[in-house]
Parts: sequence; C-alpha cells; structure tokens
Amino acid sequence: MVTVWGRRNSVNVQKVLWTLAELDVPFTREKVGGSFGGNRDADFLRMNPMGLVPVIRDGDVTMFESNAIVRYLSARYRSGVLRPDDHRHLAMAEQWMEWQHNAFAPAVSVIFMNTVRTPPEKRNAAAVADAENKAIEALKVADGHLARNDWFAGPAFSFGDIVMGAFLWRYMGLDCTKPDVPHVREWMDAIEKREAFKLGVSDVPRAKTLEEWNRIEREEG
Ligand SMILES: N[C@@H](CCC(=O)N[C@@H](CS)C(=O)NCC(=O)O)C(=O)O
Repeated sequence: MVTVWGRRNSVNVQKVLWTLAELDVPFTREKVGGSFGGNRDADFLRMNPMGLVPVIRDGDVTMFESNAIVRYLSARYRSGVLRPDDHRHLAMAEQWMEWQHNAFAPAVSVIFMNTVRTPPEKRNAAAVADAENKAIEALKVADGHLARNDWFAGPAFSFGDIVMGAFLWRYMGLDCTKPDVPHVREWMDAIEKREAFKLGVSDVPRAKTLEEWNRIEREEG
C-alpha cells in the first residue's frame, strides 16, 4: 500500500493524488503541511530534508519531488497507461513535463502566492504583472502544441498532461489577465471530464482569499 504525506490543497500533492487515481493504486494519506504541520518533525525530515510535501512511501521506496513521484508511479504501476511505451511519445511526455515545471508553474506560483496567499497590502504588484506575462507567453506555446496534438505526448493522455493540468486548473481559478488559447481550453475541457482529475484535483474547491484558503484546508484536509 502506498502512503502519501501531504494536504489536499497543495497543487504538488494533487498531481500525486491524481496519478494514483488514474492508475487505480490504493493508498493512504497522512495530513501534513500547512496548518496541519508535521513537515518539520524529525521523522518527516528523515524522509524529505526539505520539509515539503508531497512525500510517498511505496514498500522500500521513500521519495519526494512531485514530478519525480508522478514519473515513478507511472513506471511502476500499469506501465504504458500513463508512461507511453512508444519512445517518441515518451520523449514528448518528458519534454512537456519539464517545460511546465520551468516555464508555466513558476509564473502561476508567483500570481497565486501574491493574490490568494498574501493580504492585499503585502502583495507585490510588479511581480504579479511580470508573472502574468510569463504565464500568457507560456500558454501560447502550449496552445501551438495542442493545435497539432490532442495531448502533450501526442495521441494519448500521459503523465505529461498531469502536471500541466494541475497547474492550469489552479491558474484558471486566479483573478488575473488570461490569454485566448482555444486549444488549451479544449484540452482542459477533456481533462476536467476525467474522474481521476476530479478525485485528485477539482473536488477540492479553489480559494480566492486567504480566509477561504484556510477554511478549505481545514475542511478538505
Ligand atoms: N518541488 C517540490 C515542491 C514542493 C512544495 O513546494 N510543497 C509545498 C506545498 S505545494 C509545501 O510543502 N509547502 C509547505 C507546507 O505545506 O507546509 C515538489 O514538486 O514536490
């Protein structure tokens, strides 16, 4: 049985919960991080010296870093379902996973931290404006790819879609300027219909304010 340490409102934990649901792998979860604490305890730091969630344990494997966990689970369970067997599609899944991590996710995190997680008087408007532009440029790149491909890996859904899907969902819930990217929108519509996405990601309401964020964290765990 896989154990996951993390809170459900963490986007990085959500990637892992979505992956487990896609693969139909049973797991238990320990509420750690945010208001639940526990991530600076000695036992936790032995698993992840960074003190961050998610962490998983699967038999003799204990690991952190959400994208690595998504890859590991995709290779370990039902290989070929989320991890493409065809080397060309695998290459695309890997490429776009790295791309989202470097090009899209940092911009979304800056907007998110400076709006939902920070009271208005402490927000950095210049950083938000810069991040908004970076997110828009990144989404135009994704839109070009999705104009020619149904999924990031090409013909089928893969782990390459999971990391982008989790971050795009968060981005769509933020109050910020967004581009017109019809192919990304169409791809996201298909993502939103996936049962595993609902279980891992969209069943957790998105917050607009710090108060909402804290309430949702308490309620969702
Ligand atoms: N690169 C790491 C980042 C992990 C990370 O930043 N986790 C955040 C939640 S999204 C965290 O643990 N924050 C501290 C907390 O929840 O107390 C990953 O992808 O797993």
